[in-house]
Amino acid sequence: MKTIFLAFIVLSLAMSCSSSDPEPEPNQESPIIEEETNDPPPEEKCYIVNKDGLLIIEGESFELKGKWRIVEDDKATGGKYIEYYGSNSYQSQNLDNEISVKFKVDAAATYLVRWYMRQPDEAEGDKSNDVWIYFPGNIGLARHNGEDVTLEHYEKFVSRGKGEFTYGGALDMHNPKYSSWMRVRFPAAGEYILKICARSEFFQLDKLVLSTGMPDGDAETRSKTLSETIKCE
Ligand SMILES: [Ca+2]
Repeated sequence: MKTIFLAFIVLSLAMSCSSSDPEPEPNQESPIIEEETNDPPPEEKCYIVNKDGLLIIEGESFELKGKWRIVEDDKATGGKYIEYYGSNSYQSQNLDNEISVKFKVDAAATYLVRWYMRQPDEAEGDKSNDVWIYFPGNIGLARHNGEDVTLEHYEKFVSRGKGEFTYGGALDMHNPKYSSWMRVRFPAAGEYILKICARSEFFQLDKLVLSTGMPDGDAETRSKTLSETIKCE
């Protein structure tokens, strides 16, 4: 009786070993090797880049949050623009409605900052025609009394246009009050960020147009129907 019982224990131990031990090893090794051979190539990353002196950034490429939305419209490049549908924020920035976009430039250069924007048809005068704008790293520049002014925080950026998306855009500075073209000086090739914060309700942005090495009129003509350039690497 004792012998049979011992034999039963030995047998059941042997069975439990044989059923649990050998299995994991071959199962764990072979599928992993197979997965490695089937791995896709490293994931491509795509960037908005400059091309032929123009760095175009579509409004719809911004990472939207708060009360910004994309609207489809054949009049807009890429068939889309973005609209701010929250309330006015004239005195300061409400960061709930701050949006940003990343892009790359391939060389150190200074660009003029312009845009294609539109006011809604029913907007009076200078309503719905501006945003707060800022390039992190304090690389934005204004010009005052013949001197460059480094832009260290958000400033008001403004223009006018109705019906068609209209080329324009200038800084409206306060303390002291003056207006200025806006430029951005990229110190080296690399990745940069542009931030926009909502200021006026129902403002519409088709695209930003940054240009270098050409007259502003050329930048306007060349960018009118041109969309952003995307490069994947
Ligand atoms: Ca657009």
